[in-house]
Amino acid sequence: MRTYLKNLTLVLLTFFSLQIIAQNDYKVEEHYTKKEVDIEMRDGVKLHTTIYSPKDTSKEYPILMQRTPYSSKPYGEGQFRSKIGPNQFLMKEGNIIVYQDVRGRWMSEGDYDNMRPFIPNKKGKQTDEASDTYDTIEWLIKNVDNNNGNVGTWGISYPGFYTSYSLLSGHPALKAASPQASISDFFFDDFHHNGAYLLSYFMATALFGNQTEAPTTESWYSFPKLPSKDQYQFFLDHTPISKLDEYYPDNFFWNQLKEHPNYDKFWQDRGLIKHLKEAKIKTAVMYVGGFFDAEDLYGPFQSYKAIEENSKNYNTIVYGPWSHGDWARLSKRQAVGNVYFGDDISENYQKNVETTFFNYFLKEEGKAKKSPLPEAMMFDTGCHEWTSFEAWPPKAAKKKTYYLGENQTLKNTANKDFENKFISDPKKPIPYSEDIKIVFTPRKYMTDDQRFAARRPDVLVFETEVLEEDITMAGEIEAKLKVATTGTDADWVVKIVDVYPADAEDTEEVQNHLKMSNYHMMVRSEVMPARFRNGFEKPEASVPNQKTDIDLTLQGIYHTFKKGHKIQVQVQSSWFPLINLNPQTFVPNIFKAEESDYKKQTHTVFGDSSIEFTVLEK
Ligand code: PG9
Repeated sequence: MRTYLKNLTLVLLTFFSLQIIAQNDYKVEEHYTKKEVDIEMRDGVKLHTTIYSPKDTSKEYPILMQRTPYSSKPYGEGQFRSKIGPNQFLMKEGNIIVYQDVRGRWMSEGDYDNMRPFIPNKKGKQTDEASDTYDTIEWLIKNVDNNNGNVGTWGISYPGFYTSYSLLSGHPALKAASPQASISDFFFDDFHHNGAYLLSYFMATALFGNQTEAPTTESWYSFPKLPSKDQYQFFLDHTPISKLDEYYPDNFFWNQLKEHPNYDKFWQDRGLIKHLKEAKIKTAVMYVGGFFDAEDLYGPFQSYKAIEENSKNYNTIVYGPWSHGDWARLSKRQAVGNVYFGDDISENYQKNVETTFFNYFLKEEGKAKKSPLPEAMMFDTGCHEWTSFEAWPPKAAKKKTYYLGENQTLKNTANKDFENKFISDPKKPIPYSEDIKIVFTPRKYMTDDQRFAARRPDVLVFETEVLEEDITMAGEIEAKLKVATTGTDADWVVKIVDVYPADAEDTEEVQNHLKMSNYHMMVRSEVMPARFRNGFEKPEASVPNQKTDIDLTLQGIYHTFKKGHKIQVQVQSSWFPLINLNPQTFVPNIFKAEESDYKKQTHTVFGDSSIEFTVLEK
């Protein structure tokens, strides 16, 4: 028997190794030709476009297009990407795959504008990303051999923004679009959360703050050389934030960030949500996001919701146990930071969801089923399984409110007389992570252990008893804080934590200094600056010692807090250097705060503060 098992293991290992070799030895250049063209837009600007066409010309193919600020490289004859298209399945079955440098980036002409404003009623030669998409599709379907007249768009993150934007092009050939981790508004995605500036994006600012002088195959921007790799200390030493100006002497985006600290016309013009809400979209859409996406969590959720309001198109949403863009990778074990969620999750999504979606709407043979996908496919990040829903959030979910009560407990009743006080000291802000190194953009904190914070006196902790049965949360979370401060400004951070039991087992992903025993897993978190409590356009000072309402929405979760776990809520007033430090003295523009504005203050959270979850009976 032992010999039999040994031989069987050998056979299986050989089979899987051959599979991996087969996947890895697929050469794009053996199956596709590549052509680079400069497509002229209606205003004469030429956009550099790379077209990969299947060598098998016996049939027609749809066009799958990605418009990107991150380059359509490699450039030049005979230079091929190692992988093309949304995933390896769509690549191997044959599609026409197109990459385009958006206006003002890399080999395309024109000037770049971050989140270029959409112009609803364009006149004459007026252009935006919707008209550039329209003009590009029009050229492609007329000039690319063997196309079947159907076009799909896809992209992750900034390319996801251009994919969302493509829905506003109105081109009739655009039959399917999958915006993934799609930016919708830089005041709520990426660079800001509810208007709080993400200091953790400081390095990434270099990517988008300089114009090319002419189309170029080489990067024209450079990253600041910082004198330290210790993110907490470096940014604390550069508070007030104006001390960072020296690193971006001529970065137009850094200047725009500083000149527009509020949700003014500059940011409002650059938001997509209102346009997606107003449009009558006909294209089939599949929004994709990661429940632990630190960059663009807001975008897919809110864009999907906007389209649901007014369009009658096929509009679906998929959220999995992923951080930014994980679903496009092929790691066997899916984990975010220390938390492992299962095997082959991304590959199965690519094969059975993403490929099915595009084939259904772009290829005749793809119309196998009436409707290839459910309205919403959500992965329960607590019990590690997918669920299909007819609506998101699920209609059956019910509100359940907990109050922030005495003795660090989550209570079913409010006690407005209970006052939880803590001292918030800008000289010793609360770290957002135990990790030291400066990041390009934040990522793993979204599931990080929160014990380091829970043990600080300036982090308020409230939790349930050990759960005697599973509780599943599905949907957004509304935090309704009742607070006061001795100062005139503050940031309010709410964190939802899943406290594991003491006997929780480690997995191979757990960092050496940690144990999953009693792990405090971050499930969701958000910040609300008090200055924006009554609206994002006009910041308002807090009145010292006056009880004040701070309401904030935490983006959707689908998480079962299992029996033996605890639900925990943490409340704090700094989150450094994820977000910039609030001086706790009201100033019109925190980018222009001075040393003297940064003051230690005493904050109070009252016992009638509440957290409203949406609970789903499973
Ligand atoms: N949304 C991501 C990002 C935008 C801007 C700066 C840094 C990151 C992304 O496109 O990956």
